This record gives sequence, structure tokens and C-alpha cells, in this order.
Amino acid sequence: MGSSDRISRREAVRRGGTLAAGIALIPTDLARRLAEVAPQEAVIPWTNAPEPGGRANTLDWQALTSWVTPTEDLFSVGHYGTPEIDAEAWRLEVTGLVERPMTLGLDGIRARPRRSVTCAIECAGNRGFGTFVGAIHNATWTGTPLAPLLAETGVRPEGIEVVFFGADQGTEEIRDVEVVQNFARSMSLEDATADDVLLAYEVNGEPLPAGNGFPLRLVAPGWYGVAHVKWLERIEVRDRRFMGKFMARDYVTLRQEGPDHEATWAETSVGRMNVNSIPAKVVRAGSAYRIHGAAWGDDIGRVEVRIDDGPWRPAQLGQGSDDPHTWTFWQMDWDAEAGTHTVTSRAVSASGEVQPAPDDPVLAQKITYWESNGQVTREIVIE
Ligand SMILES: Nc1nc2c(c(=O)[nH]1)N[C@H]1C(S)=C(S)[C@@H](COP(=O)(O)O)O[C@H]1N2
Ligand SMILES: [Mo]
Repeated sequence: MGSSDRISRREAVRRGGTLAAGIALIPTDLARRLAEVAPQEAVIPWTNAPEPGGRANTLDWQALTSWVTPTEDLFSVGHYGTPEIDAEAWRLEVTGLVERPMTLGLDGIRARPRRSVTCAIECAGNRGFGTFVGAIHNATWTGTPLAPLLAETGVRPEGIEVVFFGADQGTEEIRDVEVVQNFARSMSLEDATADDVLLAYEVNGEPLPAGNGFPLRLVAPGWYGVAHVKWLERIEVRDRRFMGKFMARDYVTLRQEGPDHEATWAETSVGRMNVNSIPAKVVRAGSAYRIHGAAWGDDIGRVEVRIDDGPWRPAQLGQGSDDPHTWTFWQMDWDAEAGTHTVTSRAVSASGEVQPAPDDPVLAQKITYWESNGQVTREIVIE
């Protein structure tokens, strides 16, 4: 790489800060970045990526090196803030249409069969607005499977819905009435009893951090973040669909289906994740360039990358490609010529679902910002 100046300049551009103030800091910053990536490699910054914000501790894609997200890097979203929970006094209640309601303390839950899953969890609002582009993590959660626990309670035949309540609450206005309610989401009994749905008390081998659901959260691999109810304190089986705020008012995707003259409007509750990918960073090793990225949201069949207006070419799938619920890292070698280029990726699921382009009607006719899984195009200057 002829000169570190060139990276410095682009770094300064990327940061968009005052050049004079920036320059003094750059050599150390470059050294740090060089140390973070493999030797002989350096990140060439995108020129159109939003500045990674501190918001909700979201991921800086260009600094991504670890397949398992370190615990201190987990993003955190809480609609009613972070409740303070006394682990000694805390209890989980399993109730509703069950023959034998249960109340469990943390020790009781820990004494149950233990299971770990690694899965990508993305906020459904990710990439829906502004700089909120890194609301995703891929961590290892440990807890006890929910299905056997529900079976022990003896779900009554009329039970069809499992509602998960967090300890966090807020005041909501519903049809002119102000009510205090807890954060809650539901799943059908069938979805809730999938064998990898866990009541998780650890992440990456340690108790959950306060911001990520201590002492217990639901982990539902394959579902958008909102389904993974944190600070869990009550599970209730019901005989009606549950229509709480985070099922039926917020986290509802509104989309026109069909052409204008015969349009219907679909309002759907955010649920399973959609097939997705992003070009994370370009690194340089000697005179060669390599594009690194991630794909998630479905069982990934392949990832394709397009440079400028060129053909879609297959990327090489790496870690995670054998597991439908983790993210899959991918890479592609790039014989880049000097100039300004664009890099776009698209993931295709094993069953053939293609990550849509931004002008695909499925996105172009979507009104709300949730589920914005469009292809991402990044710009880069190669010197
Ligand atoms: N109790 C409770 N659980 C919750 C939420 C919340 O506000 N309260 N937010 C949800 C949303 S919208 C997301 S994206 C995920 C984020 O999980 P994380 O904070 O561990 O990253 O938590 C979900 N679980
Ligand atoms: Mo979310």
C-alpha cells in the first residue's frame, strides 16, 4: 500500500470531521485499525456508509471481525427503558390455559435441561431510517427449552397463543384510554414450542447483562428482535390471538400489494426475519482487495456481489453457512481498478427467496420502516 496517507485521507473523509483536528489523530487510529484486522490488511472505508452511531450500541460493520458478537458489543433496544430486577425476588409465572400453573425462580430454571443456540438477532427497524444500520448481533444464548416446560404445565386443548410479558412497563393511550401495560409479544403455540425456542439466562457463557434481559429472556431463533422478550416474568397461554401494541400497532408492516388500480393493503405483524445481507468492509492485502460481508435472516443458499453495473457474481460462504439461524460470513476477492466504485450484495435463501432491490415493489410499496431488508449499495474510492 504505497502510503498510509491515502487511507488517512479517506479516513478523514469518512469521518467527515474537521480535517485539521483529524489529521493529528489519524496515525494512531490507523495503527489500531491495522491491528484489528489480519496482518497486511487494511480497511478501505466506504464513502457513503452512515457514521456508526452510539445509538443503542449498534454494530460498526467496518470494524466487524468477530463471528460471535462480544457481549459488550451487543446492541440493546428497550421501549420502556431498562427495568431494575432483584434476581432473588424475581419469579417466572407460567399461567393461563394450563392444567398446572408454575412459578419458577432462577435456580429452578437453571436446574432444568440446559441448551445453547447461536443466532442472529436483528431489530426489525434496522436500516429503516437514518444511521440505524447496525442493530444486529450474533451471540450464543444458553437457557432451557420452552417446549418441555409448557408440556409439563399441560396446555389445555383450547390454548392457541402463548404471550410473553416483560417486567418493563409504560403508559399507552388506547382508544382515548390511558393504560399502564407491560411490554409483551406473543407466538402461536406451534411457533413457541419449536425445539430451539429457549428461556435464556446466559449469553456468551455469562449471565445476561441488564440491557439484554437479565435475569431471563426469550430467544426465538429466526425471529426479528422484537419477538425475543427480555426481562421475562410471565408466560400466559390464551385461546385468542393477542393484539398488544408490539404485535398489532407498532411493529406492523403496511404494504401495498398489487398495482395502484387494484391495490390491496396488507398489514402484517413483524415476525420471522427476511433474507438479508450487507457488504461490511473492503480490506486490502498487498495489491489485492477482498470484500467481506454477512448474510442472515433465512437459511442462506448463496450470496452474490455486484461491482458497479457489472454481473452478479457468487461470493464464497464462510462461517455460519451450515446453520440457518446464525449469520453467515461471506467474502469475495476483488481485482479492483482505481476509481470510484459501488459494491452491492444480495442473499438468496436455500429455498430461492431473493433479497429485494430497493425498487422492488415489495419494498417500494412498503409504507412503514420495519423489515427494510433491501440490497445495500456501498461506495468506495480505490486509488
Ligand atoms: N421486555 C422487552 N423485551 C424486548 C424489548 C423491550 O422493549 N422490552 N425490545 C425488543 C426489541 S424491539 C428488540 S430489537 C430486541 C433487542 O434485543 P437486545 O436488546 O438484546 O439486542 O429486544 C426485544 N425484547
Ligand atoms: Mo426492535
